[in-house]
Amino acid sequence: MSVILPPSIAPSEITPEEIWQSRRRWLRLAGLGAVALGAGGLAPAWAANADESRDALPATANSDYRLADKPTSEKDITSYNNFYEFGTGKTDPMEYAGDMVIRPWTVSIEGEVAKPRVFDIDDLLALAPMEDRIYRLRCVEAWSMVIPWVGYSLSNLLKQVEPTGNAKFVEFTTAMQPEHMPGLRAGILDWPYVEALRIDEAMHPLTMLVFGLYGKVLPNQNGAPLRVAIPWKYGFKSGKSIVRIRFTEKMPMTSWVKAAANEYGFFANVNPDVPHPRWSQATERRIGEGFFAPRAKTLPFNGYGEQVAGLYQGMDLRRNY
Ligand SMILES: Nc1nc2c(c(=O)[nH]1)N[C@H]1C(S)=C(S)[C@@H](COP(=O)(O)O)O[C@H]1N2
Ligand SMILES: [Mo]
Repeated sequence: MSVILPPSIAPSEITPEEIWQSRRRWLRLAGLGAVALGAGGLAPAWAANADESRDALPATANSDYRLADKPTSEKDITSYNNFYEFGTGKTDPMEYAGDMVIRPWTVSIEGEVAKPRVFDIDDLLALAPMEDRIYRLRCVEAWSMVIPWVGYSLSNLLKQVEPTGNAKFVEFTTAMQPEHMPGLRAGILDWPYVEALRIDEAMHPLTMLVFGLYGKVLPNQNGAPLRVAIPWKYGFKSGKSIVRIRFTEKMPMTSWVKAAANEYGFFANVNPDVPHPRWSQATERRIGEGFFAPRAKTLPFNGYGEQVAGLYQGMDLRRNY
């Protein structure tokens, strides 16, 4: 079966991205959706079971950031979530996050910077070229997924505001919409959800500002309209639906450290040798492999040691968990 193109476009005149985008639009109009996408051709391999309800977010694959493992299905990535603002059940975010208001949206960057500034989401979408990167996400609950994110290195944004010499840490505050977030009524965490990184971690090229997944804009349950992804740390470090970024001199207090400092540390680097007080971190369940599949060995720094171990030279990673 050949590639289906919108009838009015001459293939020689357009880029693959434009074809992909216009083709998606056309398929949606034509009501063909996933069936026709299964034909292959210009669509990425993952388009076969694509969710057509989200807009495309064109990006260029960055081959520096890929994994041998097959990405987790789009269905699992978007239906098995942690987003406690919407409840603690894995399907609560999918069920309730649709009500979150994601436009208009701004991100305020403040603190120890020469040029504090409020960025509109549309300016952030245009700030740097969008890249497709495939990262493993390892949750502290000892499961993992392989996620094709769309976004760019967070450093592209942080450089814009010119951090001062006093800037040692970067704090991320995420959205609070009490009328749309039933989980805020539960006192599990001290809302809003706050996470933070040391500045060298935040500036590391692996640390990604994420706007999409599977070639499309983020679904609300995965942290629309923007979240971070820090692949060598447990998933809770990667705050969703960010509204404020603050540079500080002192190490910020974070939601999970505040909730249980003996269980969740500031660094939270994936470390198979340091168990959580209530369970081992030596192995992980890979979501989508089936309940009876053997657990996989967890790797130090979630497999990203070559890139990031140097950031922690001389530190005792048992104490700084
Ligand atoms: N605002 C906010 N961000 C959050 C969370 C949350 O509850 N609220 N959960 C974290 C945890 S524990 C994980 S494992 C990841 C899950 O991301 P995903 O649902 O996109 O896979 O989001 C992180 N970011
Ligand atoms: Mo997590």
